Amino acid sequence: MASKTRTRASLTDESSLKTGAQIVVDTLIEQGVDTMFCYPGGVVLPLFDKLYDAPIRFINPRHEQGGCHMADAYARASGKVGVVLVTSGPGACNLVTGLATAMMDSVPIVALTGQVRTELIGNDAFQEADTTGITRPVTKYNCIVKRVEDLARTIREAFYIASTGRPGPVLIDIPVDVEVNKCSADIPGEMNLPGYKIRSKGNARQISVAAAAINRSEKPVLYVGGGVISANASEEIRLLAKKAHLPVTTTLLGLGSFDQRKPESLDMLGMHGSAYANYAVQECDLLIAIGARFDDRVTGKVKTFASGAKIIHIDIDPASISKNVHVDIPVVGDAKAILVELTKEAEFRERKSWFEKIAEWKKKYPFSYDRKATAVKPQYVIEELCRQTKSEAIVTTGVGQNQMWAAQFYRFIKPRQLISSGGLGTMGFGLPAAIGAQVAKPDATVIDIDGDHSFNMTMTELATAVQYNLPIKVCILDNGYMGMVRQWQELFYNKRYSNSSLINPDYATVAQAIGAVGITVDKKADVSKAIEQMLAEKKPCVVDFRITREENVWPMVAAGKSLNEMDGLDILESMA
Ligand SMILES: Cc1ncc(C[n+]2csc(CCOP(=O)(O)OP(=O)(O)O)c2C)c(N)n1
Ligand SMILES: [Mg+2]
Repeated sequence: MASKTRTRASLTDESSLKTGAQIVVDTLIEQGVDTMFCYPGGVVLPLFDKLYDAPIRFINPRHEQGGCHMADAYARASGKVGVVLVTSGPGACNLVTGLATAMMDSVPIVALTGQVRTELIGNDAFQEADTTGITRPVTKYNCIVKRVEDLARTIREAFYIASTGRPGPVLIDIPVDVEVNKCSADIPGEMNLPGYKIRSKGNARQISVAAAAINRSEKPVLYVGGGVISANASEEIRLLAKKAHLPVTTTLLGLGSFDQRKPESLDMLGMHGSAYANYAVQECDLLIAIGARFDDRVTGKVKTFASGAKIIHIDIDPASISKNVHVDIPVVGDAKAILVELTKEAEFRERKSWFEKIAEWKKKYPFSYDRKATAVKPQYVIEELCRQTKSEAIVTTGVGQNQMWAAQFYRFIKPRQLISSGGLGTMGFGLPAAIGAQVAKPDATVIDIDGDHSFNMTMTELATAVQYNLPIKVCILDNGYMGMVRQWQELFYNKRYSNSSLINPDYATVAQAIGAVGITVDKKADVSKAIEQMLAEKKPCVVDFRITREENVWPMVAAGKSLNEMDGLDILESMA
């Protein structure tokens, strides 16, 4: 193929020819790309050379995994497609965790990987890896482009597939000879995706059936997932909840889709969700799931999940209907469009006794902790962060207790405000995610609420934040443990803390060595001032909060238990 292309090229006027690298850059610009997260290597140098003069901002991470998480958070914060470009072999392999993270949370990314020359593919060439093979299960779609003539079309298709329907990461593998080969600049490269169909409008009859069920219901609950945020349908959720008078619970990824300060908010549901959300779901007569996928961390024991309820499921992805939990009224399509139609048919109902019951649960079992303690409590740190940022910050998280406390104690009021790895639960996501979010939203206050061991995984990216003058704030809830692992060992393994505590560096010193600001806090009395200082800093700032080491996250639905079988309610009640 390559020699044919060259023959044709030599017969054509040179000025009407473009290299593959130029086509890639031109098509990226046409797709509206103005920022990319890129790490170089031999087989992407033709692309790097063309990008050198392009009106596209380069952010160079310290590790490709970091770059992929940055592109992911850039997409989550902005609603645009995140773009990452890396080299073949080790570069591409380092993307896997980032792609899987984006795949599980339905985040639109276009990943471009360099590949060895087409004639070397399959030869165990230097830095060759079967990138499309390795990444197939962690991408929505991937392919290798072997002809320069196919580049523009494939890149357009990649952006379209990544950002439409249920969004997700798309990877395009480009051999280096395809980057340097030339073809006519006149090739139109129109998309050709006959098998890719998206149902955007929901079925009108199903919507009417759903509306009638809502209007009949005495004890409804709206269960909102991250799909509502991807669909930019948070305002439509507010309107439906108001018009039909519905209590609203969200998943971890749905936080921010409904203002948590509103009385109808039940906060997050699930394993570490609120007691009032979990009880309400278990006792409701109608569960209206929107852009959510009945993840096991949400349902607990599936058999007993919302067992007295009829279930409506509104989702763009037909494959997720009745996948985990049987659904009575499915509506497939775009959440925003469906919500508009549904709200037209919804009627107001008082539901006095239902809301009274919810208010009782809320009063009895609020998220709480020992407020009188003089030591640094993680929950207090987060409440103070929320107070000082007036609930307006963009929050990223690590994984573990830190993530759950962030979800429980920060009050999210708008969409795209919490950026967290929900589905894959990727430790190390928080710091690069904060960088990606800050790049997307330069004027926002971006705070990574992290765990010490999560931070350990990708802390090298602090240098990226320093290099690009990104004033991110990192709050390490430093318990000196893999706290969530320790909590499970305490509860289910007889307190045998097998390998869940490793030596940590002094984070303030590390931060300073990298060129960031570093602060250590080990007294409750210093928390507020440290946060003030952190928020005022123009440089990246790391605050090491030495928190009480053996704090637990409550409530907790242990694995295999029903959602209403929560541990720790007595603790919450006593501290309410
Ligand atoms: C990459 C990765 N490896 C392992 C795990 C399993 N895991 C879940 S939470 C956790 C401990 C997290 O520790 P830390 O970041 O200190 O958070 P904490 O729970 O203490 O707040 C581990 C090891 C994971 N989620 N991700
Ligand atoms: Mg920890």
